[in-house]
Order: sequence, then structure tokens, then C-alpha cells
Amino acid sequence: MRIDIITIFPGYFAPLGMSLIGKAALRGDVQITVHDLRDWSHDAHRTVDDTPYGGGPGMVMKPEPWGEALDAATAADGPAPRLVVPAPSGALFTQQTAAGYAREPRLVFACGRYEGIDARVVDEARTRMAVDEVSIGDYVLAGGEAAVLVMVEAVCRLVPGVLGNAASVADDSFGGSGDPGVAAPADAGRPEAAPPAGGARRAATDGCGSGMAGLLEGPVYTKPRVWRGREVPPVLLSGDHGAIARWRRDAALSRTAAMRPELIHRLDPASLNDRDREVLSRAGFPMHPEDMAH
Ligand code: 6GU
Repeated sequence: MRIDIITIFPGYFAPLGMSLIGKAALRGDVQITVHDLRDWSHDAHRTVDDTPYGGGPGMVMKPEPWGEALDAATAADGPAPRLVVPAPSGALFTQQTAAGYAREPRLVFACGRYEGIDARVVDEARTRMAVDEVSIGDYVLAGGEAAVLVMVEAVCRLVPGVLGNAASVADDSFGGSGDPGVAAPADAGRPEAAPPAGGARRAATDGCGSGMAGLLEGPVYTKPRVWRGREVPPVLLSGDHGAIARWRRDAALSRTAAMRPELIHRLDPASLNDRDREVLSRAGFPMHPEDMAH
């Protein structure tokens, strides 16, 4: 996978040289290039912003440097990239979005600052490439850079070969959607936009892959068996893989019910067995199928 990032703060992306993604880049599993938007400005001050038409506070990023930067990014050989524009006004970036992006051969991230980028840049880009405007959550950052760091990490760890242990992807909270062996819905990779017809909101996960899809991960333990008087749950030492899997599912259901009750309501009732219903019922969820919103 090839990723280009366009920003006025190239130094912001130094962390991508570290850890998992840094090693993946050294191996050539991902190729990440960071570009300084000011390289496409044409005045001595390297200006990239101007005052907003219609008045108002702050500055707006000028279209000309962005147009030239995107021309350069798309002029490269190979498939047309998908352009990702981080913005708090965008559609929500989810694990499903990350899984879709991980299957793209090329991504270009365009980091806005100030009050945003002149809207004609995205309009014009849409005439020649796929464009997503994406938010990472309901809070406002000072610019797109931190959001792009988050998205690049979420995407790259799903690229085959990047993560040491592919099985751990399927067990993640929101896991399963990253499983490269599992067919994706046709719209995988599109950020969560309007709710699907019928008013039902799509689940945080795509519901495919591991049996834990749609649930948060429960607690994990390592040696020593007793630490400061606290024992590891004995079932984890039992060697009974069925009992361990069941314990982990109980823990995931309880944690999800406590932390993210809305995720319980998005579960497919058909994916729940009697034991699941018992656990959820103890966590305060009446789990008769007819009670469940889906
Ligand atoms: Cl993608 N950008 C900015 N500036 N703020 C955000 C965001 C993005 N996602 C959440 N807040």
C-alpha cells in the first residue's frame, strides 16, 4: 500500500517512522510519503491561506497550492488514489472504514488547518478520484494531522504482513472486519454516512469474521499467576479451550454492556445463544429477540 500525506506540518508525522508502522515501511509493506503543502505555494512567504469570502473569523486554505499538490499526487504511475480529507464535519471513521482503506492500493490524506480548505478543492478532486471527508469522532481538533495519524495507524495495522500476529486483529474490540479472508460488504471502506434505509444504524462492526465481532475485548493477563495478592482467573490456567473461549465471551459481553450499551442493541439477536442472553440479562439487558432493536 502506498500512502501520501499532504500537510503544512510534515514534522507531525515523525511517529510513523516508529514501532509497527516504521518496521512495515522498512520492509516495504507500506510506503508512506509526507509532503509539505508549502512546496506548491509560489510566493516568498510560502503562503497557503487567505481571508474567508463572506467574512468571519480565521483563515481559509487557498485552493491553488492544494490543486497543484493533488495534481502531483495523482500524476504518479499506478492506480488513482482515494483522497481522504479529515474534517470534524466528515462522516465517521470506523473500524469498517479502516478495513476498506486497508484494501486500497493508494491513499492520499489532505490535512487542513485553520478554518478548512476552500471547498472547490474537494469538488474538483471528486471529478477525478474517490474522495471521502472523514471525522474520527465528535470533538474538534486544531487540524487534520492528529486525525490522519490515527487513521494511518488503524489502516496500516490491517495491511497483510504489517501486524505480527494476524489472529489478534480478529479478536480486537470491533475486530473481525479486518480479517483479510472475509468478504467485505460492497460499501466497506466508505465512512459511516447516512443510516441505511429503514432507520437502522449500521453496527460499529460489520459483524463478520471472529465470533466476538461487535463486542469490546475483555481483560487479559500474563505471568505471574498471583500478583499483589490478585490471582489470574483460574479458568485461564485450566487448559480447557472451550471454557476459556466461553469465559472470554462472557467478559466481552459484560464489558460491552457496561461501557457501550448501544453496541449491545446493535448485535444481531441471531448471533446470541442462551448463555449470551443470560450474561446480558445479568448485566441489565432484557434479551428477548422481540425487545432488541436491530
Ligand atoms: Cl478529522 N479533524 C479535525 N480538525 N477535528 C476532528 C476530526 C478531524 N475528527 C474529529 N475531530
